[in-house]
Amino acid sequence: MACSTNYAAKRGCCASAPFPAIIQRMSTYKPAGPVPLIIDCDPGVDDAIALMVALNSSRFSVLGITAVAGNVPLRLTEYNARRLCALLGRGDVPVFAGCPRPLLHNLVTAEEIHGATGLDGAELPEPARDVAAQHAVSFLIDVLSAASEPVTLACTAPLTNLAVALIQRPEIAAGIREVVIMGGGINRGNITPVAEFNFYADPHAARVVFESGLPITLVPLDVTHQVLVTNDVIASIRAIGNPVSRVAADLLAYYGSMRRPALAGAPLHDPCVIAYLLRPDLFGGFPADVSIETDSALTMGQSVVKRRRMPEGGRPEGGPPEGRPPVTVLDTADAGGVFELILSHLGGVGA
Ligand SMILES: [Ca+2]
Repeated sequence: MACSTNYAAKRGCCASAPFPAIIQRMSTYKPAGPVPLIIDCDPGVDDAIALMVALNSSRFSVLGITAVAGNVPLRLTEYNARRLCALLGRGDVPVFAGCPRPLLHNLVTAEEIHGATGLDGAELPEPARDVAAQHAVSFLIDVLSAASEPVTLACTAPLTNLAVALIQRPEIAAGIREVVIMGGGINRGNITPVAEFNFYADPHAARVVFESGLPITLVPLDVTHQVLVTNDVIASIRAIGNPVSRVAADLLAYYGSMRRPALAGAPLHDPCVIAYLLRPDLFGGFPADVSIETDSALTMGQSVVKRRRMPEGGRPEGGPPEGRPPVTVLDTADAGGVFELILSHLGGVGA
């Protein structure tokens, strides 16, 4: 199916083109059963693709989806999450509405990229169930406090929900295995020259999370701008020919039409988080200290990445601020591998 697609064929033609050097291949965590996962998101086109892959994977036990204001206001992000669950036949996954605005700043949104609804360009079904009565922050606190197995968090939006949960109950950190965050940039921004949207939208929340000492993997713009949705990719997704792939192709076609002309395709930010959780070997990265700028109007929301030296076979050098563990900052992606993974999951339930 997928391997006969335009994109796969094109990739084969380009097989001699090297991907950027992988500095440090990520190790693979192989749990005995499905990974308990919470997805904190603001759908959003790229969030939608991330949810399609995650909810179609047998590798995850998705405990819930927590929505937050971001790409569009909260009433739309939680609604969109429920529409996507209906499309995917995953009415079993509860959707929780979280914070309707950032901690300190006014809400900034991104309708110019995702459309007025957040999911422009495609026809989606109405939700199969109501939004959960419980607030997303309360859900995070309850689940993470009671978790018999640590939970993985996939964060693809401004970090307000997690920050508020950590402020209310810092001890929930014990219930978190890992936080994988799409946000920030090592050497670039996308809403200002130095700031990425999620961190710019709620820089104070990002700062709370990065100062929490949680085990964090950061998926910055430097990686997602290696995973560009071209017309060939969209054609390959559409060629799968099922309702989910048609919606994905329609969304990505709209999203692609909004892209900046200077790029060869539209960066597929959020699905990289799920792809990393499924196939960390497709990514490279390095240990670093990451700080979030919250004081300067000029550089608000910038992620400042200071690489830690990692001696051969040894522990990272350098003084961790307040004893914090290093953040794993990804900097390379095998884009072809990521798209093959996405294609395989849009075709039905995949491993
Ligand atoms: Ca997002």
